[in-house]
Amino acid sequence: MKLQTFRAPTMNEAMNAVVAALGRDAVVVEAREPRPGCCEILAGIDFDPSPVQRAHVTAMPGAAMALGVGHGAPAALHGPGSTLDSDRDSLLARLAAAGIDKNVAEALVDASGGPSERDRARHVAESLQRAFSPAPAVWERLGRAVAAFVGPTGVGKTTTLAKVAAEASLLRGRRVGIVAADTQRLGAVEQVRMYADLLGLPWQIARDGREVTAACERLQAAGRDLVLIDTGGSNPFTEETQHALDRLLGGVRAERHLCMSASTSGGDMTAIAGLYGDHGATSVIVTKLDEARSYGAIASLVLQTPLRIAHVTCGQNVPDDIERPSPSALVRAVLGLQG
Ligand SMILES: Nc1nc2c(ncn2[C@@H]2O[C@H](COP(=O)(O)OP(=O)(O)O)[C@@H](O)[C@H]2O)c(=O)[nH]1
Ligand SMILES: [Mg+2]
Repeated sequence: MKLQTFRAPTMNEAMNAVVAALGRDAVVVEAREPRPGCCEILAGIDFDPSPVQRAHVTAMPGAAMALGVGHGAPAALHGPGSTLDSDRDSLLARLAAAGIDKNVAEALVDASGGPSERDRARHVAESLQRAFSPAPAVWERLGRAVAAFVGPTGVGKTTTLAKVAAEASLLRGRRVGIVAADTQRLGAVEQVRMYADLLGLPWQIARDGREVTAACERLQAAGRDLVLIDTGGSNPFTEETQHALDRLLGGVRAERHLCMSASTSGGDMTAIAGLYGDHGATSVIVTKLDEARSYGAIASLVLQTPLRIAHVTCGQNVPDDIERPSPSALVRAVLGLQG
C-alpha cells in the first residue's frame, strides 16, 4: 500500500488526521517535526514495516495518545501485548534476555524499587527512557559548527556523514561543506567525493591537522556554516587513537560524533564510549540498527556513560536510513514489549 504524508501544526493533530483518513489500523512509519509548528507523519495501511519501524511506531507517545491509549506511565509501557511483571526476577530476566550486562541490570532494577514492588517495572522503564533521551541532532547546532564522524573502522562513518549532509542541506537549509580526512584507506576519499558530488556540496581533502584547519577555514570563508569531517577508523581501544584525533581535529575544535555499530558487544560498546567520552565526544550515533538482534548493548551504554544518542541508522540507503532515536521505542525493544 502506498504511504501518505500527513501534516499539521501539532503531532496530535497530525495523528488525528492519520486516524481519520486511514483508521486505527494505520501504521506510522515516520513522525517528525521538520520545523517548529509543522509536524509530519508518514503512514499507511496494510503496510509491513520492519521491526525497527514497527517499534518506532507503536511506541510513539503521540501515536499512543491519538489512538486513545492511556496516560500516566511511560509511553513505552502502553500498547498491545505490553505487560511487564514488576517482580525483581522477572525484570532481571527481561533485561538479561535483552543482552544487558548482569551488574548493570541489577543496579537498574535495585535502584528502581520504590515504595511498592508494583511500581518497579514503571521505574525501570522511566530510568531507561531518561537514559535514552536524545542528544541534539548534528544539524541542530546553531551558527557555525564543525562536526567530525569518528569511531572504529567500517561502522558506517562515511555513510552516516552522507546521510547527515543530505538531511542538513536538503531539508534543513544548512550550508554544508565536507572535509575528507580519511586519506589512509583505499577509496575513502573517492567515497566522499561521490557523495559530495551527488549532493552538490563543496568538499576538500585534508591529510593532517594543519590541512583540516585550512580546509575548514576555506569552506567557512565560502559561507559553509556546517562543516562535516570524515575521519579514518582505527583501534578504538588505544589512547593513541584519541591523540591522533586530537592532532587531527584540535585546531578546529570539531565536535566528535562517535559512530558505533549496534551489534558491537555491550562491554566493548561501553568501553569504546568511555574512551571517546573522556576525550570530549559530543554524542553517539548508533549505526546498523537493522543488523542488531538485541538492544542490550545500547542500553548498557546509555546507562553507564553520560553520552547520549543523536541518531540511529538503520540501513545502507543514503539519505533515507537515518532517524532520531525514539526513547520509548528503544525502551520497548529493550524490555521485549510487543510493538
Ligand atoms: N546494514 C547497514 N549497513 C550500513 C549502515 N550504515 C553503513 N552501512 C554499511 O557499512 C559499510 C561501511 O560503511 P562506511 O560508511 O564506509 O564505514 P566507515 O569505514 O566507518 O566509514 C558500507 O557497506 C555501508 O553501506 C546501516 O545503518 N545499516
Ligand atoms: Mg569511511
